[in-house]
Amino acid sequence: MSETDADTLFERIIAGEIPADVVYQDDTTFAFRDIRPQARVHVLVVPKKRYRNVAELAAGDPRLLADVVATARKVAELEGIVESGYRVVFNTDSDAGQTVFHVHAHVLGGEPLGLFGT
Ligand code: IU
Repeated sequence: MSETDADTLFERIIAGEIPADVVYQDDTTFAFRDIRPQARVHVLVVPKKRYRNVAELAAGDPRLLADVVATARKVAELEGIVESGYRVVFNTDSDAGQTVFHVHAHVLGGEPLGLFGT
């Protein structure tokens, strides 16, 4: 799959053209379960408007970044993991393993998570 195909994939999920397990959506953000979950809860939160990564989102529309973070919190509430805790991760470019260049926050939890590492 080319980078362009992967990038537009999230736009097609948001548009409902590709099925996804949708957890939450509002005017500006969209949350759906990762197809390859890395924890019992693994939900991706994306802004409906595409930015390449979190740095470009922060620079281009900080209010929209705040919306993404608020939706991550909303997802944690819906999944019942606020009390136990959760992790919010933005993989950014190649060393972090970013594969889809439509910025997305991984919301991970529902079980004890390992430490960061390589
Ligand atoms: P990354 O941070 O760019 O590496 O994360 C991309 C995620 O998107 C990764 O966890 C994939 O499992 C996930 N994903 C998905 O949920 N549905 C898809 O159709 C595709 C990738 I392609």
